[in-house]
Amino acid sequence: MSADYSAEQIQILEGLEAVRKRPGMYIGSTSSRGLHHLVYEIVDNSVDEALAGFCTEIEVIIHEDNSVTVIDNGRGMPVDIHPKVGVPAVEVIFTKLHAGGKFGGGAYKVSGGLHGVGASVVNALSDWLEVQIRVDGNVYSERFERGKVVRKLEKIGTCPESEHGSTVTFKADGTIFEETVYDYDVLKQRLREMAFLTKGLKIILRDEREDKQERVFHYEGGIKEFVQYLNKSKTPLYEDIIYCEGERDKILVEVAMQHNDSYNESVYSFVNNITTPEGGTHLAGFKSALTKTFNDYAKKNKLLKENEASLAGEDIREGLTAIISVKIEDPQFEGQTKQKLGNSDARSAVDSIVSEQLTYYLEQNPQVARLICDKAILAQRARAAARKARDLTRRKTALEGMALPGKLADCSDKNPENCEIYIVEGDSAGGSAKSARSRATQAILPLRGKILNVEKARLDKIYANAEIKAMITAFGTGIHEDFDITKLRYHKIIIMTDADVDGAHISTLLLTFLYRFMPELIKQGYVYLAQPPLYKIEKNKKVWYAYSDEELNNILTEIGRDSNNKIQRYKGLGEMDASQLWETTMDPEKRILLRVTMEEENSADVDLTFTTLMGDKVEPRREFIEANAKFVKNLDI
Ligand code: TSJ
Repeated sequence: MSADYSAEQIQILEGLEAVRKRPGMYIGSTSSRGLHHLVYEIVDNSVDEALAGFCTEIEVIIHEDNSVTVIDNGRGMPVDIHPKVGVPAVEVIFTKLHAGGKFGGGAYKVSGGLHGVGASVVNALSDWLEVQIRVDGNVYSERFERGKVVRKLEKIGTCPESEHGSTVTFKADGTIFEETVYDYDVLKQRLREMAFLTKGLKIILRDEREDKQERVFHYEGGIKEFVQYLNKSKTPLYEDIIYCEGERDKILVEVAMQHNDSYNESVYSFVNNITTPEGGTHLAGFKSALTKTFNDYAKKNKLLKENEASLAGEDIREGLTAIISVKIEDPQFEGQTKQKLGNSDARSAVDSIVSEQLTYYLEQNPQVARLICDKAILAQRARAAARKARDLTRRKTALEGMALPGKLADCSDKNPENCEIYIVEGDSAGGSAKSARSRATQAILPLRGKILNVEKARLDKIYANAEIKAMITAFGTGIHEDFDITKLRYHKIIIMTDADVDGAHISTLLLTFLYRFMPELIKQGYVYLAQPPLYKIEKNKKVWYAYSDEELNNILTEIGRDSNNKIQRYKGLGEMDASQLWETTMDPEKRILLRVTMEEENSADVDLTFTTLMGDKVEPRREFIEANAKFVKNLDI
């Protein structure tokens, strides 16, 4: 062994020590999120192999001990000695920072994108990692522990030449990660998205832990099927999924879209299979092409007169579900969170491909063109009416100051940090809450009956709705472009509804409104659900409250299941008097609040949850309950 070789080897190991010292710098965080990123980092390499055209199938297995295996049927990672370092190339991939996935060059790489930090980072942060490579009929294996080689690459057997590919198994280091248990649903969501974005690629997810599950994601239609999936609980305006595809300046562009009869826009953009929540040039190119093409069509076909105002982009995008996916060799990310594509040639590539192919599509499908134009013209009119209504309220507040809604029983403390507002279903429960509350810090806003479903109403109608106006003025933040979080009057917005199906429905309607009109309130953790008890148990003049069936059972086991127990099942908040309501649901010392959270990375899924809940179709709604449990997660006692 030469002196040079060992010197370089030392340098390599130091590199990985840096990763172990500052894991957050390389993997984002050491929370559950970072843990799941380890899997994406490995899978990304196999997806790159698929994008390069050499891999058709990827299998991901979560083992009982929460180690994870990723298997692909690609070419197999290179095992030949790397000329510069003098060790097998595969070892360099796992021990040298930033070497992962950069072999071969060219092509569009997932791992070269936003998160791609490579296999070496995963190796450094793993208790142990084993790689197996099947190439030319030979099987090789190497093992690492905490980033260091413990068993050199060796040939361990043979296999049929047709069985080429790479396998990596690793166990996240429990001394580094706060959480080492994988969430099946989180991996499922991301792998499904990966499969949608890579048409034809088959991705299998298997869970070998207690809740054994297996899912296969395989979409020959790619993002066309993605749009279909997002629209599955909505009513499409027409049957086709409009699809544009092409290549310009070495940028691959794929767009799929379909309108539904709702009023919401669900447009998601991706670069090299990575979501770009802040959009960027590719999204701008799409929007500009869409606006231009539809206005040209509407004018040319006299759906819009020459002297009439052009359709705004948002009018044409009303009810639009679309996926914009570009593959680009050297993506530049901008903005504070580096999630916005900056390459200017991506704008012109998407713009020209969509303009050309959409113009052709509309000419070939005049019935579809007509449906979209008619919807956009209605949206344009509603927008004008809504603007009038909004200008009116703006002028009002400017003249009269903030006129708080009459039904609001406000708190006396004026420091928002101390203040909370209970949004309460029904006037009678509102009455109990008003007498139960702590007047200094707790405000009560009772809402009458069912609140408007904002998924099914246009803006003009939404602004005219009394309950919605009351919430907007009470919160103080304004909405949409007027939204200003610093004006928020309460740092806890607490939704309090009956613990039954109707109550759950009302909660969801309220969450839908907040999500669509003031998403920042949810993102920044200001929104909570109150948890009224389900049961009251009395025995020997003592009282217990149970918030779930499980808790009821525990209490009964403890105090004895005899006939001296009196059990009352609460059917609604109205059955509790003020002191009970205070004690069980509102007293900050005793109550349980659920904080509403959302995974920003997966806004397509949050969106789907809401439209599933609030949309027209009944079947998908049944399936939802599971998803909602996700949306509401953090326990804050
Ligand atoms: F990097 C890694 F360890 F994370 C990893 C890489 C994990 C897994 C499960 C698979 C892979 C991987 C790498 N799958 N396929 C490849 N392909 C290559 O490394 C490769 C092979 C041959 C050539 C060539 O030019 O001949 C190029 C590449 C990139």
